[in-house]
Amino acid sequence: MSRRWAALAGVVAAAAGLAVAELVAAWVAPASSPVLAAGAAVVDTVPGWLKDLAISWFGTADKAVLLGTMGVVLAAGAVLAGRLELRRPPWGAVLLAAVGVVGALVATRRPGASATWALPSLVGVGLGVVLLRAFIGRLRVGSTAPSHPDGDGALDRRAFLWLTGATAAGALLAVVASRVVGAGARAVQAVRETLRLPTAATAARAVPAGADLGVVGLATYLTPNETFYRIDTALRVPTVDPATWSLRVHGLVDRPFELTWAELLDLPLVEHHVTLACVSNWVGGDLIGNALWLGYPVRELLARAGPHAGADMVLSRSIDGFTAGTPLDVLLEPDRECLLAIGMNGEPLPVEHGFPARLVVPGLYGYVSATKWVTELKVTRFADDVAYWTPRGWSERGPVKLQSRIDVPRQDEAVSPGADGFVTVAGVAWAQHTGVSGVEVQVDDGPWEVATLADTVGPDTWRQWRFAWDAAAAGRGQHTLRVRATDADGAVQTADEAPPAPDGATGRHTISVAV
Ligand SMILES: Nc1nc2c(c(=O)[nH]1)N[C@H]1C(S)=C(S)[C@@H](COP(=O)(O)O)O[C@H]1N2
Ligand SMILES: [Mo]
Repeated sequence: MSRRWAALAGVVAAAAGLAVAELVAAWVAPASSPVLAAGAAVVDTVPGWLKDLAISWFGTADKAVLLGTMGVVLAAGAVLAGRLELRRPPWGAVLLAAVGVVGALVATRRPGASATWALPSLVGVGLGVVLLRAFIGRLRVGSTAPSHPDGDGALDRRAFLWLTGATAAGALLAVVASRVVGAGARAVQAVRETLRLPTAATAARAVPAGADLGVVGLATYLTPNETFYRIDTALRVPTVDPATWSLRVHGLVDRPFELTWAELLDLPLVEHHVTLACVSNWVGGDLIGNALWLGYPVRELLARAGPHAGADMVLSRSIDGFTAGTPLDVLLEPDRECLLAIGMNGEPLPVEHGFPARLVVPGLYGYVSATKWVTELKVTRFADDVAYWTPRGWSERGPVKLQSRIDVPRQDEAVSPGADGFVTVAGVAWAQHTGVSGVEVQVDDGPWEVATLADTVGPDTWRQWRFAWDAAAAGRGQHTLRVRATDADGAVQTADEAPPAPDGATGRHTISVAV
């Protein structure tokens, strides 16, 4: 009998944990739901033939079948956890906790995820474990207490039923609440999906065919939105309805004004490719991506407002309070496309990347320029205003540093030379707004050898490069590959190693491979 009650305890505890996880997910970001994230991860990882089979069997019901299967697996796991907790505590709780940790890991690995996407699973599983321990505790008192005044433990059984019943009701309430909490975010997501962006008055330069070398494992010239790195301080992704959005331009200006979404869409928009990089990127890291942005030049907005002489900074503010301090003269440069962007790679900005509007400034790290969900530009002075990261140990100014990275082969990869004895080495190099003019590769302690540069639309994006390495001549065993770039001004990437803080990492990406 108590085995059945234990199974019930497991199911109710797991269901309550999941319900609360859904509620937290609705608050953090709709896609952070552990159930949805796990389902999406399954879809992404099952082999193609299985996917085809599922579609041919179930047609458009394939998603429902997937969620149903997951439900059955979860229920079976919950039954097992309940029984285990009764017979071999604390292994039932451990099983539950393990599922929660896996859920948290899966959620943080979804496209556009941040670390906070682990929260729903962690909070849910924390609650599930506490409930499971409490339920089973009641059961055990009820079944193993001959000295218990009630004799057969009926009182504790009643307490157990009361507790599980109330929990089940609470779980139901949590599910309802999660629908309500998530409604705003879903509405904004729906607005974004139906939005048609205006075509640019000034189109971007077409990407030359030679910009992408097509080497397997090499970062593509354009980074898809789904895999574009994401960095922000937002515990919950701000969801901003364009209909209520506006940008306030004020501060040390002659003519402060407010720009609405409708007004912004009516302006002549510009398209421009810019590689965005994070100052926190380590040498060889991947906190960098290249996209086609659609937006309106910030220079024009500032000209409309008329900045005062003496102003030297624009403090941009996000709806979530984040601020960035950008040098005013950079934003006013006639030949630098600093954009109030609304489009990314031909789509409205993804919600995680700043929907409906953000800034993008070629040549500056994101933390001093690329404010997402931007609602305010305040013309001010570095002496008077302080941006979010400045008192937290990061430099007030953040020009991007010349860098290069080896993508292929990977660190510790075992490579086999082709029939000609060569191995392809390839990567990317960047010096936004200055441009990259050369890349060289060094094998072990040999001479620096010139790599072939791919084409690019201009100096504001990274450039791919490739190098044919005579690995057969190098011989079997471990070898070191190192890269350095030269910018369009002739400056060579420094070998001096510096960490990301306070103003960007330096050094040369170096990997070790085995032939
Ligand atoms: N509102 C807001 N905007 C922000 C940030 C932030 O924390 N909050 N982080 C900045 C940093 S540090 C970087 S590197 C870029 C990253 O932009 P992405 O997430 O679109 O790649 O956004 C910038 N804009
Ligand atoms: Mo960043």
